[in-house]
Amino acid sequence: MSLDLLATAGGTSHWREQLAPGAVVLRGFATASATAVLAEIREIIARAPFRHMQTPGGFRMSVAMSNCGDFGWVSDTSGYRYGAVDPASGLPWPALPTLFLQLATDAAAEAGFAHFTPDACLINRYQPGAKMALHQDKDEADLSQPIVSLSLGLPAIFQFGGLRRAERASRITLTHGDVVVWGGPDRLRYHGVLALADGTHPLLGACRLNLTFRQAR
Ligand code: MD6
Ligand code: FE
Repeated sequence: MSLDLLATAGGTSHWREQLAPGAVVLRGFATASATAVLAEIREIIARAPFRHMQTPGGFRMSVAMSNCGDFGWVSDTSGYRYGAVDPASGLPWPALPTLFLQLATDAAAEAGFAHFTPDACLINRYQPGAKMALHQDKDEADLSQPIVSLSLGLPAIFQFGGLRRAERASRITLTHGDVVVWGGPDRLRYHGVLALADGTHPLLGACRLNLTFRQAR
């Protein structure tokens, strides 16, 4: 793992941890923007509230989800898909805030993906005990585009596996303000999140939020 301290135009700095050729953690990349990001999330959630979706197998997901952007990721008993409409309201998903677009494209560029234009942002809410099983993100049309993932609130242990489910996964703690960018040869790696431990974050209380930006179509 290589470590470099980088300075950005705003005068803030972050650490870079290369996990694999196409996967990097930008430690603290979004720390300075976190309060503004949270204000945007509150507005989005007022219009498209968090909900526990059903898996295709009929289980209730422990992570509560919402979306913003042109497309939102949804799961129900008929499967996973991206859709322009929130099934709970029948309305389009709230627009992707300019701040989110800026953060996501800046982080992607920093990681070497120059032409990332996200059209979907999945917002995940973890309360203590919530977890996400190992999975691949493969519902997007263009797998040459990376995923940019922003973590806020309580720390979580992220599992970063291989291209086959059976491969042993490494564990990385993601904390408030960290951004992970992943794509290229690592785009289809299995990954997941271990059950969130109890705790209280100064801004978010007993909660972790994760935003994943994708180019869905
Ligand atoms: C999470 N993240 O961190 C769930 N997927 O809460 C993901 O599933 C994920 O962080 C693809 C790329 C980065 C991610
Ligand atoms: Fe994922």
